Amino acid sequence: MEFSQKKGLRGEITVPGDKSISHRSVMFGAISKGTTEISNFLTGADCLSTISCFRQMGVDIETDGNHVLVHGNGLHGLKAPSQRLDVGNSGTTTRLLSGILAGQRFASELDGDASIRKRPMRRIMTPLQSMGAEITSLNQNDCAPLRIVGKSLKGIDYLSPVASAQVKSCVLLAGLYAEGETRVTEPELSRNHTELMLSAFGADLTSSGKTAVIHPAKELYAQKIIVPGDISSAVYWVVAGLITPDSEITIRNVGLNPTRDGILEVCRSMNGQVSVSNERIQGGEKVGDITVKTSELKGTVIGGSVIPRLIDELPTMALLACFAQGDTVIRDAQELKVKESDRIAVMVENLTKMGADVEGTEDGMVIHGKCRLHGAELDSCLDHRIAMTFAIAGINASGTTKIKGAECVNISYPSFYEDLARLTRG
Ligand code: SPQ
Repeated sequence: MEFSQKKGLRGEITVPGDKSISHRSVMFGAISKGTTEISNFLTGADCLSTISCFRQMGVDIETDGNHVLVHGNGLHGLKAPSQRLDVGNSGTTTRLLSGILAGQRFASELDGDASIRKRPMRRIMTPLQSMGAEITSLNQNDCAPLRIVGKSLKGIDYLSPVASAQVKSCVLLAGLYAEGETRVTEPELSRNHTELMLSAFGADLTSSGKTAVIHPAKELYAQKIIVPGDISSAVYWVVAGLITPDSEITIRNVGLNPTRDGILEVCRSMNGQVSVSNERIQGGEKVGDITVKTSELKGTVIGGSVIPRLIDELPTMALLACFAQGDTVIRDAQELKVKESDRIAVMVENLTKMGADVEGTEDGMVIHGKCRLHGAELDSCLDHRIAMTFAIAGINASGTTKIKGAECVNISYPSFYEDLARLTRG
């Protein structure tokens, strides 16, 4: 796909439903009693993988566009799948599902695409095994495919070495089926959608600071869920609005959970004109409208506790930094190396091809602004966040930018290119 320079992005946009919340609404609905009704569900490929895994385990799920009905089987009602569960490209499906499968009365196997087969699963295998689970990496490389044999589990007090919502959620979900208390403490607080939503479904779960504690449940109960717009999808329009000349964009109905809103803080620290209006609480999650305007930006340091609050937005923040005066340092972000691609290596390679002055480090990047980007031939490495970041780079670069594998945006934002075309038409 090809992109060329644009200016004057003006208008309003509504981004698709939050990916993390969409996954969880199906998973928790599937193991609850009654029918969970989900509106504004994200119909991206990752969340469709979650739906298909639960259908394979006997859960009746009806879909009508973004509206989904999950007829739950109750906490102990999942059926043994007759085939391997296919998690596609989704790390969230792999890790959260593993926590649920560890407490079932059957054996199962799960596998995904080439990217999933490289992502580290030792981080969930260690805590699950110490709860008594039988989980093995079939290629003995601590990656998928995984085989999980359901066992009686016991609660643990787990000190996670990484701030990861997927690790935390996996252990808490196994804790639903375990004897006694399960406690997870993270080095920094990661997104807390599991804690908020599982409590709403009736789990005995409390959290305080960086620790979440769950007790086994007898039953969970169906809920009505309205999924807010995904801030991880809004970031493309936030950055496009800040760097594209003569632009003003309003993004409506964006989830602003404090464990996810790091971009607001960072954009403001870079002098970005970003304002939030119409703030409200919807289904237990903070939601609001974000307005951005073209800004004179300056470099900053992005590190420490803000990192888990914007981990998936960091590639796009690196692009933003190319348009800022002075240096921007991204640190404490080594987790970027184990996402759908090595997001440090791929960002440095592609930004450099476009003429940016950027260095990769062990735990992030240093971007020397302000650079003039030019078109180049780039590889998305089939990573949706890389493809979308470079589409925004392409409309802010001279010449033509070609992106290989650009269609992978269907993982989290199927209508991305239509939205881009609409905004660039003004
Ligand atoms: O689901 P997946 O493939 O891991 O997706 C990503 C993404 O960029 O969409 C990460 F590559 O988001 C993760 C995020 O990085 C989604 C997530 C969640 O829903 O719990 C948590 C984060 O990962 P982690 O490893 O920090 O738990």
